[in-house]
Amino acid sequence: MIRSAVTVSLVDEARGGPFVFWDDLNAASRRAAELGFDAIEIFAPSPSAVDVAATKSLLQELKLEVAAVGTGAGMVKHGLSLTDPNPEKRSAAADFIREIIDFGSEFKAPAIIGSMQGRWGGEIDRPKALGWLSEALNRLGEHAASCGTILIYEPLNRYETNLINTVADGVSLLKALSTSNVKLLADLFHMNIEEDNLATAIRDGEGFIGHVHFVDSNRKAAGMGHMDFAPIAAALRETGYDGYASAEAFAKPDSDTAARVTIESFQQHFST
Ligand code: LER
Ligand code: MN
Repeated sequence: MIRSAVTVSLVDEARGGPFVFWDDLNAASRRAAELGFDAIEIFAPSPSAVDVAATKSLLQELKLEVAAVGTGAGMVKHGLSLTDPNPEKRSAAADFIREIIDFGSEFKAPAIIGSMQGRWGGEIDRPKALGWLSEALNRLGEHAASCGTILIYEPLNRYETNLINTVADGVSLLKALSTSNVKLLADLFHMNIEEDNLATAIRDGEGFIGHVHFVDSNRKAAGMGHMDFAPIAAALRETGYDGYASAEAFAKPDSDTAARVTIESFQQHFST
């Protein structure tokens, strides 16, 4: 069964980014539960920024899960990436992600590697960067397995990375790993820019997709742009996807409207 989730950002440096709720995890969780979401996705500034015990009891009270946790603060706050030419920065990036994996595993939630993948250029060519990325995915994927979670890797559009932009290239990357504990994030916003056909890309990615960012063509809430969701939802259902459709969308015109429009679209396309 595909379940609904909504993002909450606690990262100042990400302000203006594609997150529905901001700053107040408590208030966001309460509103998400009221609106009928199954889960929240947390974008935290550091692995220790969230009070785990208090959040666990809040989420238990609200009957909410944590769908996933983001690692992007390592990039936006500390400028870290897994493909940095400097080995110390690569190592610090992996450490940051490892600690976010540990944080997520407190909630049985996978960590997402998106912007932390970085990009190739200058003295670093693409094969070199992809080698570092694969090495990190193998190690961190196995670390996630030891924590009882999977690790999520997110292909991004060409303006955000030059490493992997499509689901098909993501599948090739994953197939060559030694670990089978890494799955892809199908972010419909990135896919709308890069894929020839979103539904076909999802069908071709069968078995490799572990998380979905549910968002419209303009990165507003699903239902506020021109994405054709019916074939996308059919492809996800028919390929047996049973993870979250998580709203990673701008808080436009405001958080509450973005959340409400999302849950209505979710019910329209994914409720059986
Ligand atoms: C970034 O564009 C994105 O989609 C996030 O999920 C990853 O940092
Ligand atoms: Mn995303």
